[in-house]
Amino acid sequence: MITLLDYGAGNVRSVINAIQSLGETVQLVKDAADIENADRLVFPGVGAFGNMMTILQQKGMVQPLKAYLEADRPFLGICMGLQALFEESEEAPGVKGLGLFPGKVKRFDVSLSVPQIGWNGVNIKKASTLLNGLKGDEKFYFVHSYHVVPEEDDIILTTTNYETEFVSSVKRGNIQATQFHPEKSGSLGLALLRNFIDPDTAEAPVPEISSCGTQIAKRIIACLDVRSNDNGDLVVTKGDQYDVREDGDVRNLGKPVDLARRYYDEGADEITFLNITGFRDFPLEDMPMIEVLERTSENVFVPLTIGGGIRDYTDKNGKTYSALDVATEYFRSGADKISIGSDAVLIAEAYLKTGQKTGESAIERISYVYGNQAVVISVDPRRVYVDAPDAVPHHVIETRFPGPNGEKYCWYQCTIKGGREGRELDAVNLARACEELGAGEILLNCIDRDGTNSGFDLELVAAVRGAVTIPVIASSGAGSAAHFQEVFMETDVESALAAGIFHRKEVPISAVKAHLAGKVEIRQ
Ligand code: 1PR
Repeated sequence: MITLLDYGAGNVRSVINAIQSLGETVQLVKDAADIENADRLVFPGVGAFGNMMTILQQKGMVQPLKAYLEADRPFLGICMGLQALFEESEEAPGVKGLGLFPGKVKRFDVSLSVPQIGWNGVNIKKASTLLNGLKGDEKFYFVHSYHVVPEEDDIILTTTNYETEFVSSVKRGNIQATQFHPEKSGSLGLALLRNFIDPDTAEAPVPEISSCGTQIAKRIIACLDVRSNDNGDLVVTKGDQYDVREDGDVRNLGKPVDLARRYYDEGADEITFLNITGFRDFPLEDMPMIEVLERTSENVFVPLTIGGGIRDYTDKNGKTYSALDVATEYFRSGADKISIGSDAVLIAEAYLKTGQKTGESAIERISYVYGNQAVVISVDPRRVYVDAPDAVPHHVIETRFPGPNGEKYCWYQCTIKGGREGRELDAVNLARACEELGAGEILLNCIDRDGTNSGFDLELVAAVRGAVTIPVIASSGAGSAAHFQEVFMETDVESALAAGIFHRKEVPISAVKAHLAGKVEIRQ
């Protein structure tokens, strides 16, 4: 029996599912007594440091947790569950951590994108049963803006390089904690969890201490556009420039849960679901997406993002739901990140008009509770050609692909409602505004390229990537493995997403990775 501390902010379902997949039962902590009675305690913190410590205080969990840790009883902290063990964090000045280990939590001070989102390796600093079975060159999934800086070197189990070398796991006695997410690190992460649950069955020890330096991998993401077809069945569909109908019918490329499982088996680094009719069907009434997430997260152990319909909503009985309510339901059902499309454009427009943050927008509220890394902005831009760089009050670029009348310039117009409505805002300014409001990642689609197999719009990707410091996902247009190489080598984008070529089995994920091996850092 594993006892799991869920303080209510983030995706603990994945941790529960991962532990259960190893044949263990999980008991959730309801009160202090459950901590006192635990045999093995897992603390999978997600979200923001200040919010986490406030909730732990409110629930009366701080003292029992401290007592459990001071008695050196079996403990595994994950992500914020690692950071909580230290004295304080730059993320929440004045808020005390559990203080088991002397030291602080600091924000990354690097030229790379922050948060660090993706698969990175570990330099093993000392032998431990937790790491048994590792060869030393594997990658785990990280998602964080802050990292721990212990005062005592002897607790450091592993370090990781993200421009700087930071501590990625610690261990003292029976207390161990990782910055990375074993529950999101595929079979490798499950093996690590098994080592914690049942150390006696752990595989052969780590052969040697490694410290060759690690590198974050470029991520390959599979995207599933989901909606109901005319018979009411939930299907994965795929558009050509966002038109998902062929001969009048919604294209049906498979079942969401089955396809997600297939992509996990084929080595996808992440899976994204977009509920593409979310702008008209409110997701909490359109429950199948919740079920899709719940079922997928049962046996898919890589990060899951879900988008579509994340906004405030009033139903026909006058009951109101906030975007935070919708996001919370998604996180509870197994999502690691949520993605906001249409509403982000409206939020950015309002913000750019006044220059004032209200603290009330979906981006601000969700990132406050769940952390910036959990909030993705899905952008649906369309190219608009102009004759001169100052022809419109938008971010205009000079293009290598002139327009129909020889125009040498263009801007990327944001759209809402699945491309149906163009707005007076460009993709570069949208991305910047959303970053300022607290978004952690940009999913950059391109209506002109969607479904065309003609390659990513490198000019768009470079323009947005250059305008923000958060990671960007290039999307739309992938037609071959070479297109992934091109986008990674010609822009600084952190990840690339495709749909059609994966659904139609034209280019499997394994072929993309085989092509990139040796040219671009990837997770094998
Ligand atoms: O506006 O917050 O409700 O979110 C709706 C979400 O649904 C948005 O993220 C929006 O991008 C998405 N969406 C809406 N309509 C469509 C459509 O296709 N008619 N899909 C749609 C967007 C783009 C990508 C696609 C890539 C790669 N799909 O998801 O997967 O373009 O495709 P490819 O590799 O085949 O070229 P809200």
